[in-house]
Amino acid sequence: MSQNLEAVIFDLDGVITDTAEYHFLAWRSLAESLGITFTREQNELLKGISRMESLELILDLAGKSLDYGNDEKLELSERKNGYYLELIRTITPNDILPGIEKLLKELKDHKIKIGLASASKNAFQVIKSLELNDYFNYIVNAAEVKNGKPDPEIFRTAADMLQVSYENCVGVEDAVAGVTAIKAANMFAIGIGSMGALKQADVIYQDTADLTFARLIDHFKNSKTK
Ligand code: B16
Ligand code: MG
Repeated sequence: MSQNLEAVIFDLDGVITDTAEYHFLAWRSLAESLGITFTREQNELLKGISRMESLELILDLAGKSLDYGNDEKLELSERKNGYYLELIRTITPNDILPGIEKLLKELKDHKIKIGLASASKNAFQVIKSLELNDYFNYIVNAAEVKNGKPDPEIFRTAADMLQVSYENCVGVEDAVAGVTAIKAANMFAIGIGSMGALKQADVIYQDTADLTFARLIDHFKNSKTK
């Protein structure tokens, strides 16, 4: 079986751009309107997980999960999304994290396929605002994913649609749930963030600027010769 790198599948928030701050501000506005204090530290727990799971977690932390029915929770999650959409209206290509566009360009030049596996239902909009559409061969629609990260479904869907085998893919993630999903999908995992949190990743970089095309290829090749 060929062991060439066929595709790189990226997470969005925390890898391509830092929308976590906008998610935080939007959740905090919602939380405040409900009389709940929501901190930046708590926001760390929401990285990579879906909108509804995030709401459940915020209500749980405040001991208020049982105060709201399903319809109310849906309305609350939609309200948060309204705040979020307002905030991301200002996103431009200047918000692309360091080194990422260069990496995308080199992957494309080398005919390595590029996928996006974001839990965000707003991923298409964000990629459009960043003017990165042309780099992606496939963007998974988060609304069609049944099992969110840490389940491997979203990364496998991207690979299936790109028509590549899982073991010839690299996944890039900043969230613990995301790294777990990549490993469960039988792919090589590159973590962006802290060594302590992303232990499961095959390689970790603290900053996107350190993740170059040459390093990515080297890591992948070395993993196949072990
Ligand atoms: P939305 P990623 C994730 O993006 C965020 O990290 C997470 O905080 C957010 O709740 C989730 O998207 C859903 O976003 O409300 O826009 O559908 O890291 O998977 O790119
Ligand atoms: Mg992320």
